[in-house]
Amino acid sequence: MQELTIATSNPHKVDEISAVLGPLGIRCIPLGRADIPEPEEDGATFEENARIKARAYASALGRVVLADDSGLEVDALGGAPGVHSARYAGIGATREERDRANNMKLLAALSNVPDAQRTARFVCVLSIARPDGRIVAESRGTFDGIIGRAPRGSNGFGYDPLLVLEDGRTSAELSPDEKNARSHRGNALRLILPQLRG
Ligand code: ITT
Repeated sequence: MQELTIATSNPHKVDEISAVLGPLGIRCIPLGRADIPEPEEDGATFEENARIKARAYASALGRVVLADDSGLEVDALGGAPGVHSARYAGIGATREERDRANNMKLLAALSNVPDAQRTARFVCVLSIARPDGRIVAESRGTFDGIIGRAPRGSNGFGYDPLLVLEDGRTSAELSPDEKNARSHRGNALRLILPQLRG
C-alpha cells in the first residue's frame, strides 16, 4: 500500500480524499503535527494557493504531499468568495462558527438576487509537491449548483448546506459517497490519479 500525506488543516478534506484514495490502495496520512506554521495563502488563484501549501508542507516534512485549495465561486458576485471562501465573513473561533458566519454573509449578499442568477460552483485544485519544491501533479475539479435561500442538510462542511444541485438536494444532503461521486474534490482526485500512478 502506498502512502500520501494530505497537507491540510481541514479534517473534512482528509476524510473526503481518504474515501476516494483508500480503496485504490493509497493510504492517506493527515498532517498530524501542529508545529508546522500554516503558510500564507496569498495567491490570486486556487492553483497558486494549492502550490503554496503543497510546497510549504513538502519542504517542512521532507515528504511528497498533496494539498487542496478550494472554494465557492458565485456568478452574481463576480466569482466571490473564491479564494477567500474560508474566511469570507472573517469571524468565528472554530471552523463550524466560521462556516456558519460565511453562509449567513453569503445569503445576505444574495438576498435580492433572483433564483435564475444564483448560479455557483465549488472549485477544487489539487497539487502534489516534492520536498525540493517540484510540483509533480495537479488537477482541477468543479461542482455546479445554485445558491439556495436557507441552509439545508447536515453532512459535509463549509458551504455544502447552500449549494442546491440539479436534483433539488443540497450538497449537505448527499451521503459522503454521493458527494465524492459528483463533487469538485472527487472530480479533481479522479483527474490526478493517472498522474499519481505515473
Ligand atoms: P487548508 O487550507 O488547511 O487546506 P481550509 O479549510 O482553510 O484548509 P481552503 O483555504 O482551501 O481550506 O478553503 C476552502 C474553503 O472553501 C472551506 O473552508 C469551505 O468554506 C469552502 N469549501 C471547499 N470545499 C468545500 C466543500 O467540499 N464543501 C463546502 N465548502 C467547501
